[in-house]
Amino acid sequence: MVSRVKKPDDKAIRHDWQLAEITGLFLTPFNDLVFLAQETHRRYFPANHVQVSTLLSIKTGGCPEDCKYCPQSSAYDTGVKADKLMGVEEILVEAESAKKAGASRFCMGAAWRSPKDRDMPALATIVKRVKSLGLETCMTLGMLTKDQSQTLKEAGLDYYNHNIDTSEDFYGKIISTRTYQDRLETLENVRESGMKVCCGGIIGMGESVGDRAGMLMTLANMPEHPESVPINLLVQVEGTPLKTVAEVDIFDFIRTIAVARILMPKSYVRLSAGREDMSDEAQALCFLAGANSIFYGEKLLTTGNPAADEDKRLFARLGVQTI
Ligand code: SAM
Ligand code: DTB
Ligand code: SF4
Repeated sequence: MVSRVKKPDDKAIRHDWQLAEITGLFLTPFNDLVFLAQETHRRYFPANHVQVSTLLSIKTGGCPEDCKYCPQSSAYDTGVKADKLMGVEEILVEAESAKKAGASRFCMGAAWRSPKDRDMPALATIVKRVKSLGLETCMTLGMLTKDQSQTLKEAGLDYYNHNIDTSEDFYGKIISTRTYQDRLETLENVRESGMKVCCGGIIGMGESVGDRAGMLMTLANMPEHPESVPINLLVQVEGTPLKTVAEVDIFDFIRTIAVARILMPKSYVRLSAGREDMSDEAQALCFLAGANSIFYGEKLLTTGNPAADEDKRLFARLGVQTI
């Protein structure tokens, strides 16, 4: 049964979080934190709905950026081979099968620092054609100018994903080829164009609790919260510099989901990369902590994700309905 959702006053949504308050939430006993997150979740969302998006890498590998977590950076020897932008017909085949499998949104990723202006007509055609299948569309193509954001918006792109990845303080330890400010500028361009914003980060890169709090504070204090907040658990890929970083305690990952839910009550919080290494029980705790979106389908961009059948079985066991 779907529970009734109260429509709370927008004034309850804050944009003035202090770092000490957020760190305090991280230090709250696990049961209290998850309870608070679940209470918040139920005020704004049906308790048992999970939104499902399918990802496709439309331009893989050979990326000039040096993000230390990423298998697609040309700086690291990860065995990912560089391809050019996929053709629209090939993309449509994948989008149709994602729709058939039950996805409501199709997210397309490109291993670019930013798209070239000459790529924009092809990208606009891809958006239009995927949308015509009745799917919501999302793209993640790197940095965007105002004009590029406008072009994608006019083509009908619903969401743009661009992650801040971590706190401003820790950022320099992970990426040197573009700044935190560059990321924030792209996010402003996307917001101004009228597209919905998908923005989150990665847990498990060796960051401190303070860095997790800092990342969520940046997101929660934006003038408008991102509509979608992906929280990725680092997928440690052979050949990347972060392959050997100590794994996070899964409860600390779940705490991050809970804090994101409390800070951004109306946003979809996505349990993103890293589910392949998580038990069913850990994923169920993520949903209890307020995650209400996942990537669905057996591949993320270049790495694995649970098979759709496995997810269907888990949702049936939990009484979760997908949207
Ligand atoms: N090249 C574009 C960019 O970086 O903006 C778009 C694609 S990029 C792969 C999208 C996001 O995927 C990154 O910002 C990062 O948060 C996430 N990501 C990449 N590699 C990951 C990994 N190994 N584990 C978890 N998340 C990862
Ligand atoms: C996001 O936050 N996570 C997705 C999506 N946005 C583009 C990407 C995860 C990538 C994991 C590594 C890979 O498959 O290459
Ligand atoms: Fe390139 Fe994006 Fe990977 Fe960074 S995260 S190396 S920008 S594909």
